[in-house]
Amino acid sequence: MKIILIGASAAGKTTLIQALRNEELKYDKTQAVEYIGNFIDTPGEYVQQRGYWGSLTIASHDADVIGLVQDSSDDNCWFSGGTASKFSKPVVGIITKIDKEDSKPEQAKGYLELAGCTTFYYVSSFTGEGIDHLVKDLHAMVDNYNKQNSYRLADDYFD
Ligand SMILES: Nc1nc2c(ncn2[C@@H]2O[C@H](COP(=O)(O)OP(=O)(O)O)[C@@H](O)[C@H]2O)c(=O)[nH]1
Ligand SMILES: [Mg+2]
Repeated sequence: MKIILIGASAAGKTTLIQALRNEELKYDKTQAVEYIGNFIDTPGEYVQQRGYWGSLTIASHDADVIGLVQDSSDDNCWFSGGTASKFSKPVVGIITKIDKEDSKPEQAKGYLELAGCTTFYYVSSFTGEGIDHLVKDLHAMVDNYNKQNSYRLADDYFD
């Protein structure tokens, strides 16, 4: 099972993947679509430059869950209204950097609601707040996914 993270540049996607994987946090500019374990990391420019949306759509075909990532300290939002409906998969909203003094989580949630998200996670990769909760839900999604797809492994699948 894979989750793809999509969001503007510096929204905190790459750092979040490091936090979720319990790795040391270090800045690493995402230059292309990158597959990291259960995660697909994407460059923010792919959201901010419309011509690249096709690459996100193609990469999303490899994912089972779409994470739309919004920086809670960013007054701008790069998602169009109803973005979630582009994807035929569950879409969750991830609100990042809630540790920041200028964090406005409710504004970020509002942006993600307009984008079509109905499930929200509030996280700080720096303090770790919300990370365990998101990890727990991701594990539950993996279990659910494995259950739903177990028929693929059944003996009679190829009959
Ligand atoms: N305060 C704070 N800064 C963060 C957090 N997550 C990421 N950042 C910083 O935001 C910047 C962009 O992060 P990055 O993960 O590269 O964003 P990406 O472009 O979405 O992959 C970096 O300087 C990070 O150190 C967070 O939870 N809290
Ligand atoms: Mg990145």
